[in-house]
Amino acid sequence: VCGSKDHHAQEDSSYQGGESFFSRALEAMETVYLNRNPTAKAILELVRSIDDDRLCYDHFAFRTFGVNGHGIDSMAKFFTDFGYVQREELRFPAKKLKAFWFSPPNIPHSDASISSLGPLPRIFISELLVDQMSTEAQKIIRKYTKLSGNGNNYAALASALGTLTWKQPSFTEFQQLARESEYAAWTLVNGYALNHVTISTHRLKSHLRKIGNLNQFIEQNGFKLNSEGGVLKVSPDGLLLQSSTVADSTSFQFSDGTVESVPRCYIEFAERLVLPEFKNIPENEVKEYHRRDGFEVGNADKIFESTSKDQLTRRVV
Ligand code: OOG
Ligand code: NI
Repeated sequence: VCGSKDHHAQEDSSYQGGESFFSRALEAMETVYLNRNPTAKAILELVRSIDDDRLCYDHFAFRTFGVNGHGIDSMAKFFTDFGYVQREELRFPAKKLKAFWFSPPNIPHSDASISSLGPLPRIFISELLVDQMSTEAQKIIRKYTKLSGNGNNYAALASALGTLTWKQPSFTEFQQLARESEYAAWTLVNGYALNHVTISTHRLKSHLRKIGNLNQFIEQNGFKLNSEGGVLKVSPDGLLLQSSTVADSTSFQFSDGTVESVPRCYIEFAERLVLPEFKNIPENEVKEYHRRDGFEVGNADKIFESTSKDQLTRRVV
């Protein structure tokens, strides 16, 4: 069975009783994501064909517009209501973004496998610092967030349903945003959709548990990896290793009738190495909490590029 969270016997009361509802909601988000993103679906199947054991997700990620209650908090509420804890903030000044990550509740051992998802993933939620955008971009973003009414109160529901909380924008508005921020344009057409799931490579059983092997395997099977700053992103402490595919794109019907392809979602891989203080623990006794936790601004900055035009149009030689 996929790694269990057995280090705290303590039960989280806000999660108690609602765990099955909560897990079903995450699964619905995952289903929307898999149906829209053939690359993610194919890669999960490919990894499962080698590693027959159940695969674990390291984290799920979402994007938001940081304006009038539509930012990080709108999506975070669902997770904190079910026992997630807000952790460190990450800042990306050049991209005009900030993010928070959230750690899952400590659930009783017996419930660790309640969901088909395995242990609950970490959550990474970012927001565009809308106030820092040009007047034109702000106008578009404020128009659509306003059109959504109280949609921001139902971010998780929108994600599980796979629908936008605002009406379709025009192609001109999409292009205008894309010139200034590809993140903004992505969020305008994808809304609260699950942006990516991340496979926890160190919890795999085969040779693919080493992220270098997994990257090679993915590329050999004809998939393109995000090459921004190099395929493998390594944290300064050397303990958090990440890589990701380049996002799929599918056609989108804009309000003016134009049908154009827009970037959708990608899949990520993360290997968390054992912390120096636990380096003498035998390998088969190593638990998730013995490993490097959290996120890394330098890695994340490059992973954001998985939905960028540069990466989507890049030729692989
Ligand atoms: C998130 C990029 C950052 C990570 O694991 O550091 C990230 C995004 O593309 O929205 O996923
Ligand atoms: Ni990620």
